[in-house]
Amino acid sequence: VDSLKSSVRKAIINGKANACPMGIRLAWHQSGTFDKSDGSGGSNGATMRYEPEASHGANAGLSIIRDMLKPVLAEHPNVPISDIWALTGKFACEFLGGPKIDVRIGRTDKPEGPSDRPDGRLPDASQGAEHLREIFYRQGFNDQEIVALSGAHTLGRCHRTRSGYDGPWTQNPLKFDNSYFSNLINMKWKPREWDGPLQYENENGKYMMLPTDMALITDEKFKPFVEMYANDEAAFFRDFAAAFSKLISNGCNEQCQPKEDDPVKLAGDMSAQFREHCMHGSLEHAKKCIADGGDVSSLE
Ligand code: FMI
Repeated sequence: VDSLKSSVRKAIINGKANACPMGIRLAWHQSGTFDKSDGSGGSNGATMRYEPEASHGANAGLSIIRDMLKPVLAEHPNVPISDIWALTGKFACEFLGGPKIDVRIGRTDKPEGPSDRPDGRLPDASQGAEHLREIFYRQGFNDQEIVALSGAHTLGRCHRTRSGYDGPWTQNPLKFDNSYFSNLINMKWKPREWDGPLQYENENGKYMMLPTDMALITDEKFKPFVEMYANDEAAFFRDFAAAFSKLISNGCNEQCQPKEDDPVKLAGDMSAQFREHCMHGSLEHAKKCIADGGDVSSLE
């Protein structure tokens, strides 16, 4: 996992671009197809490599990040692509100052063939609160988790050539913080007058919100969570980490499900944890880290 992390960093952060926001979007779009009722879709499979999923409208632009990650796949031919995409979401969040996300490996890639994720499983940004609920409840999320997950829009921006929308949500789109929520609450939003789809802009026109973002402050059940996260960044980090971990593990087998009661099994820094446990003479935990993929030689 450690060598995967540095290889992902090299692939998505370079002199020309910092593609971390896109990395998070990739992990989310492979997983957000999950249907809890029958277990279809979700983070197993890496089926977005294939048509028709590659060309689903919601996935517009994601071929860029899939291509950027190709050197990582080549360097780690034994790691499933779906694991690499899920871990890219975790690493990208951490690279930008966000919370640690509990993501484990153990997904399986599917061969090309009939898809269990028809178009329309991801939300449509032009709609409102009820639509968000319908899509996220199908995946097993509640209102609070919907709001926490939407906080990822503190990163990155909309691109006219991809989604048709345009502009960033926040002042620093490469810093994971709670400014998406403080902007939603503190700025005045009005429909942008332009030739594109309905979106909202703040008074100086620098920042934007999608109709689904605005639904979080017009819906009376969502709004208290927006207010809470605007006032309490630590709460946002905590709840986002839990909800994002659940999201990018949806649909994968038991082995790669996050286990709240066993933090030592975090896939992200098994080697560092191995070193920590050795320093404290905790043999049992150190052994567990080795079993979970920790590299005993990676640190001094
Ligand atoms: Fe978001 N998103 N998102 N998003 N997303 C982006 C960019 C973007 C929607 C729509 C939408 C989540 C939920 C939802 C994330 C992370 C997450 C864009 C602009 C649109 C239109 C794409 C572009 O490049 O033009 C919704 C409304 C519909 C799908 C929605 O429910 C969730 C749950 C997450 C992760 C937790 C990020 C990081 C970006 C920035 C991507 C970039 O390239 O900058």
